[in-house]
Amino acid sequence: MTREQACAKIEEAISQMDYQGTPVEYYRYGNGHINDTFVVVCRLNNNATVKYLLQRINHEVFKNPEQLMSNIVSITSFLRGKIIKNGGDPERETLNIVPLRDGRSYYKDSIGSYWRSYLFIDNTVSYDLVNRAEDFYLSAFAFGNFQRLLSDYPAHTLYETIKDFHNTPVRFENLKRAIDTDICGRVKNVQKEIEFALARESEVGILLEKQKKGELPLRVTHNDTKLNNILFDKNTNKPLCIIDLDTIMPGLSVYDFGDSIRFGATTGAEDEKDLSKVNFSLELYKAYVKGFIEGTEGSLTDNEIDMLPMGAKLMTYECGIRFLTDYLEGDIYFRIHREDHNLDRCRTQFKLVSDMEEKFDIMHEIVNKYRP
Ligand code: ADP
Ligand code: GN1
Ligand code: MG
Repeated sequence: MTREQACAKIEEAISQMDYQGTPVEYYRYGNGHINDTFVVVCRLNNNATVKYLLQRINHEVFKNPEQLMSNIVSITSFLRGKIIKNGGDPERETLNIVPLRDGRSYYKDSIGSYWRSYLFIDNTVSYDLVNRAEDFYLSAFAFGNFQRLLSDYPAHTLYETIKDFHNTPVRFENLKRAIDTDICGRVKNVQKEIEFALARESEVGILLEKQKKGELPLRVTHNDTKLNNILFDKNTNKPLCIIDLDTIMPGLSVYDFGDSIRFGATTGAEDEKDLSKVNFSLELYKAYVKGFIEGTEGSLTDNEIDMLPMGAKLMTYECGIRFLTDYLEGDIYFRIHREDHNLDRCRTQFKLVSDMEEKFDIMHEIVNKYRP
């Protein structure tokens, strides 16, 4: 598709949205790996401007955008009710879908792409790296609280937007298939990484087995709790809104805990090339454990608390093997910005996994310290 054709599609989507005023400008926005995100600026009669967030849903990843949007409509209206009851600001503390002119929540364009809009939450910032342990503690509280707010939401009514999303054994099988197929001839470049991944096969099923035995309860979870999926208020620097609700599904509490740790409890970015800069930070881990346990307010079971370190390790490992699989398959899933980007991402995750393995006893001690 040419640039002109792509712009025409964006403009077609904009024309369907029930925006206030007249759209005058749009631009790309954010650092997500999956959707295409834009800001649309509209001018009102009094010359003031209002912004909206416009997203093309990646329907290669989310095979059923109708079901995905149905989840988001239900979850955001449920959260809205709770926020109003608690005296909060429902326009800033949760995502708000901006409907189409005909009232629907998304638009399917003439070439089959899916579009949706949210109110743009202004004066906020999202972080790709933790600056201060205090910010990470606050994000942990926010994600824990998010899970608590949804604890009385009927989980069985939600669609599974990506099948087997955190099913580590299935992710492991996908990696093995990618190695066997070696469609891009890249296996020879990553022997060390493959060996690292395969050596941990015996652990991939630990969480799912506990769930099957009834030792870990199924809850409504976010499933993509990386730090840049929280908007912080620019003025107060407090977490304001949890975004990126595409993967809200029934899941395990330790997935949300673990995914935050893999992204945030580190001294380097997810795609840092220099691995000497990437170390698992016990200080940040500790801040997150404290915040998450406080945010969930006593709602976690003893078994869930016991499994927090394993959740951290497995989510980091799982993300690492997903990056490796995508590298082997030719970078078809995660958006890349340079050659070997997915391989760099895989290496940071594996470095963190080995660090965690060395510090696993201390990780447990920290959890025990904050156990309610
Ligand atoms: P992806 O699934 O690709 O990660 P996200 O939904 O996380 O997409 O959005 C990408 C980025 O856009 C976020 O990291 C955040 O910076 C910004 N963003 C998303 N929703 C909003 C919103 N309603 N208001 C302001 N910024 C937003
Ligand atoms: C993707 O959408 P985004 O960029 O917030 C991915 C997560 C990964 C993450 C790694 C739907 O998250 O599962 O952990 O990249 N989302 C999906 O950064 O696959
Ligand atoms: Mg995101």
